[in-house]
Amino acid sequence: MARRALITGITGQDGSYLAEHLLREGYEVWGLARGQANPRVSRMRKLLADVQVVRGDLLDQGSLISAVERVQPDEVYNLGAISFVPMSWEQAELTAEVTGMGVLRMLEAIRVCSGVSRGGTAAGGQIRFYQASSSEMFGQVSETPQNERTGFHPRSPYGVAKAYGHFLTQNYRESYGMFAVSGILFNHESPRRGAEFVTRKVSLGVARIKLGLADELRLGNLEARRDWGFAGDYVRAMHLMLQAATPEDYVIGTGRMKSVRELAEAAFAAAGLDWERYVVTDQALHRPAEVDLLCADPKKARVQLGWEPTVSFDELVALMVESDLRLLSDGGDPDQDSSWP
Ligand code: NDP
Ligand code: GDR
Repeated sequence: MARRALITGITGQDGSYLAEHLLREGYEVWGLARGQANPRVSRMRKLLADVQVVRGDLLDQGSLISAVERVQPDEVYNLGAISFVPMSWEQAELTAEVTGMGVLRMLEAIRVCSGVSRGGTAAGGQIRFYQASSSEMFGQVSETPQNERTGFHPRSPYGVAKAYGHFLTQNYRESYGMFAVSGILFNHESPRRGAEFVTRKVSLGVARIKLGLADELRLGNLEARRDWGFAGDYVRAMHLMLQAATPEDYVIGTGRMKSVRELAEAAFAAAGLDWERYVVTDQALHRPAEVDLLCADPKKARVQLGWEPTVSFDELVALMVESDLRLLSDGGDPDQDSSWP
């Protein structure tokens, strides 16, 4: 019988790549989708016709229990979240509820449906659980690069909510013997990245300028440095973590850091343009508290999981710029969420 996976956040970037990966691996894939007329669900269905949809919301405990009861998954990947850091200051409570408490609700749904009692650490149930933790938990870093033992100092309500989910996942593993793990993933991008994140904002901006649809690109802090990889590589790591003999947390990243300035330079150069002619900095796009730099030490994942990234920073930037040039040349509208390469 095919193994069965349930993915929350199926309409997001990672949900789509993970679903494709698991379908290739022979899984029966189910996606949890919210809302009664969510346009992102139809976009997902166009790309991933073989994914089955179950309705549910990370804000609604009962819906998660029903979803787990219905799907009877072998593996649950909790990717659903409010994931855009600036939004977490504007809607801090909602971020805590979805990105933080949502983890508690999903773990409880699994615990209840697996018959794991509060009384002890017994069997821990059969369902394996993956939590999408984030390098944003490191925040103001105490050491570079960051590994699984680096302390957390989150700098946004999003980072704080992720830290709660991270510790809770660890706690359910220790309290109930559940196979529950967190992947501490550094920034990963793709042509399916939401247009609000800086890499996609830049690749779309470059494409618009190249095609004469815009004449400038407004950005915030150009000095922030991140460890950027390709999302397709990172979802393989999620799957590998759930196939390991023991439940453990892993840092996933490339180990290389670039600044937003270098990102802009590379993206404009990929289209034969000089970034300095078009990029305008805007103080309004700076954050109340910034994460200055993040850089992964992914050694544990390499040694224990055999995981390695396959796409370099320059390849990733070129891939995204080419994809957006194609999308806009074909009349696609990224703001309408209608197309997905
Ligand atoms: P996206 O923002 O692309 O996707 C987020 C998903 O969460 C969407 O499918 C969205 O569905 C869903 N969602 C939002 N609110 C709810 C809710 N109340 N109940 C159920 N689902 C909900 O994120 P990514 O794919 O980039 O990231 C996946 C996960 O990994 C997230 O948890 C993110 O925080 C985390 N992460 C991402 C990194 C990255 O660089 N991409 C790095 C580290 C961690 P809807 O269509 O309904 O809005
Ligand atoms: P991040 O990604 O906050 O790291 O979170 P984002 O791409 O939004 O920002 C990266 C860095 O770029 C700087 N920046 C800008 N960012 C945006 N969005 N728009 C701008 O115009 C701009 N100008 C400069 C930011 O200040 C920041 O320093 C992502 C999300 O996917 C999270 O969900 C995930 O957990 C982390 O990556 C790891």
